[in-house]
Amino acid sequence: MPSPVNVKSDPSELALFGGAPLFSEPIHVGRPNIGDRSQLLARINALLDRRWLSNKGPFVQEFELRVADLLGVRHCIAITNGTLALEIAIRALGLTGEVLVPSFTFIATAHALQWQGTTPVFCDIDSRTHALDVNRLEQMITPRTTGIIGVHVWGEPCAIEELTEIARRRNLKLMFDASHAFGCSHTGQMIGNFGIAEVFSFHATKYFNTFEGGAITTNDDALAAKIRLMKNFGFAGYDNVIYIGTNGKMSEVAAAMGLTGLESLEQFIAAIRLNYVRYRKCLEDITGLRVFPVREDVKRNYQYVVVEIDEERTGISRDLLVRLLHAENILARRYFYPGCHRMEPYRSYFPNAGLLLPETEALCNRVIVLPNDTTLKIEQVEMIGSLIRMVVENGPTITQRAG
Ligand code: T4K
Repeated sequence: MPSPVNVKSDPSELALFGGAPLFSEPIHVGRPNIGDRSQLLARINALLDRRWLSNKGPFVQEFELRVADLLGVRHCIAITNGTLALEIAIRALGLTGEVLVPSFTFIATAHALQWQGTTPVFCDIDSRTHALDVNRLEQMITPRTTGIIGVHVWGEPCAIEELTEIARRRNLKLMFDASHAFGCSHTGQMIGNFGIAEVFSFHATKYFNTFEGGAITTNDDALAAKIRLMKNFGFAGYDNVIYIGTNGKMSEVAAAMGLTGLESLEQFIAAIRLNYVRYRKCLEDITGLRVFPVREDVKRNYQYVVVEIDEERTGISRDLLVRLLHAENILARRYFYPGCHRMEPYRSYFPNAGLLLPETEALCNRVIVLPNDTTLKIEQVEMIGSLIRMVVENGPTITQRAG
């Protein structure tokens, strides 16, 4: 245990009760990591000089090759953003009718299905892994079910083998939303190689970003060819459209950011890993708090520092803790509260879905995501850790004062 930093030792010092905030500037979750600026600017100059800004430009082609190489996958197709990548993959796989997904995910996983006219059917999660509970999945399969989308929440691979086995046995298509799992591995293989296809997000808030961006990876040649058509309006050549497509192309400036970020990927991971480890050391022995474990023996990206708070054991609710943190300028988030099934249109479509999602509902009320990016300093991590300790250890008193 590092020696605790004595940031605030008395509840009356808390900003919510009139004290000065711990940080003068807000510290966000999702603050972007930026690689070598001069390399990025050189690339932007090059693309401007070339006057080639989009449509299968050289940076996008190079980016796709580099990502495919990094992941050891046959095909990487760069897409405008992760949501559109999900939509295109769903359509390319022919997912129709009903598709099983967790409700404990970013709303884009569900929306991508609904946007394609496919019904997301929410399955509960395993409260330890935060991912789909394979023991509940089969009960949710109906004659209309065509597929499963597993989500590697927080970069931890979901139950890939079990899902693969269920999909095989029940003749369902399996793909993964790997938005959180770029740079993570599973059984010696990089995420990006599992299911029929996997989808990444390279949004600004991800530890590796292309401003906005995403990708679909697959080892299926025919599927890759179909996705390439789909993301470019269905053009098979000049004036020759052979498919209903959309515009899912990544721009050259996004790929320039991506190529630059890839050169710093290891540094990004090393820096945020140190933060994660320090957070864990600061928080792991606090009664009623659980730091979501990130394995150290396999490749992980450490971008999400996720903490669960047990209100019964600590005497303080997750929401009050978040309010207190915000008052101190620590803009922790409640991902993925309140769960997709409690957001529209799903809330109206399936008003009783929560009855089948007890673990999801409970987790949505326990979870907090803390800031972690390359600009965050270890001292700041310790300050945040000490503050959380003080608040949680004085939970009942603070709850009473907050009214
Ligand atoms: N599947 C999963 C499992 C996902 O988590 C996501 C995205 C997707 C699919 C869809 O992929 P994309 O289509 O987005 O590529 C944010 C992100 O926008 C979203 O990409 C991400 N997941 C999700 C978990 O987080 P919001 O609604 O929380 O965004 P917002 O605007 O509140 O920003 C989050 C924090 O980041 C704020 O504290 C501010 C900070 N921030 C944000 C931006 C854009 C910065 O400091 N700088 C910035 O440039 O969704």
